[in-house]
Amino acid sequence: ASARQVNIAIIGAGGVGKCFLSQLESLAARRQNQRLVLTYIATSKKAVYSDSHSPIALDSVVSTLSSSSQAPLALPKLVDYLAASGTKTVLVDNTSSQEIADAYPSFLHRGISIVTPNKKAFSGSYKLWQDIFAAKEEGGALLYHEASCGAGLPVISTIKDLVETGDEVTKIEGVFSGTMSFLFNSFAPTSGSGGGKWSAEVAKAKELGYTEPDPRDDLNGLDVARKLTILARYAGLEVESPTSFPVQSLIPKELESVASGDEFLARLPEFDDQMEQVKAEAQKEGKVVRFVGSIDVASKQVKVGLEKFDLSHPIASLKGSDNIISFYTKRYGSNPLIIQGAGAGGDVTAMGVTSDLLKVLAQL
Ligand code: NHO
Repeated sequence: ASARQVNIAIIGAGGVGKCFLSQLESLAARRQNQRLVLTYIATSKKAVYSDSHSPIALDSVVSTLSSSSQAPLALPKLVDYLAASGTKTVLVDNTSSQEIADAYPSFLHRGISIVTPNKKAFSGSYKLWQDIFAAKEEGGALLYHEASCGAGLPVISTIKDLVETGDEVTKIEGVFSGTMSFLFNSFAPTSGSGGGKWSAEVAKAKELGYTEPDPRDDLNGLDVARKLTILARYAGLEVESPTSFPVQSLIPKELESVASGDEFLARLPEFDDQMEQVKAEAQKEGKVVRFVGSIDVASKQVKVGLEKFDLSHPIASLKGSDNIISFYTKRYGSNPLIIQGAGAGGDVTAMGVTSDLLKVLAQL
């Protein structure tokens, strides 16, 4: 292997992973990935790799993977396998696995860099967060996770830049979920009319592929809580976990334990009146309701839930499934630095991963 070669190992080939693979392939056409050699790829069921770390062809990787009879390596074995190549290596984790996130310290410790959209590592226990950054230092590895918040939007890089250049973040607020954004923009539009029943909007969002397979995974607020945990930690707060601050769930108590997502959707209309009331209360004040997250650094308050906004507020007039994130800082004063745009979807999320990979390549 040439001194400039960088090996890449990929775990996960789902919605985001497939888009990432196609972006990786198109880097070749633009001569940006000539140094990159794919030596390992796996899903939860299958893998492709060889003991000699031979290159896996990118143009046919999806079919090679689906026809493979190799099983994925257990994580400790994977760490050894990647470290044994003697070549600089980047692991791209395109899963949402907690188990893989828990193993980041062992990869980083051995000098293996990591690029990922997986929120679990950075929003798990505070101990894991500390272990990850300690292992990164010790191993001299690089670590980027832009797509863990706001998909391809430059959210993580922005907060890091603010903090590292000595600005002080005082408050962060915004809409952090593409699903929640879509739901409220259609349920309670600023025009005041046109919004359908809550249950119908949830069903529509699912049909359009905006929600998780079980919409409760979006409606419980945990996805937003994870993103806020990550940002709060970069802003300097030692948030213990995504369940250590108030998170409002939009799942009616009675439906928390129904067996399936389909049964949940079938029974959701029984609770339409509750959401209708929330919407009407906001309307009485000339406002609309939105599902937001906020971090107040001075008072160390992090919270996630419904809030009312004036129709002229940027959060109220969001479109589609866009995210909006406002950073209030000492330097920016009372006019926050605002980032807005598509916050969900395979291609934009994969872009966050691919651009992180290019940053790593530039430094290795
Ligand atoms: P999939 O489609 O379920 O694919 C997961 C892949 O990982 C599969 O190939 C599976 O076999 C593999 N896998 C899982 N566990 C494994 C294991 N233990 N070993 C080996 N392989 C394993 O998931 P996605 O949609 O492709 O997501 C991948 C990652 O990107 C997740 O961590 C997800 O949270 C993250 N991500 C996705 C999105 C998105 O739009 N799809 C976003 C951000 C991050 O900004 C987006 C977002 O937050 C969407 C959010 N729902 C919202 O705002 O509404």
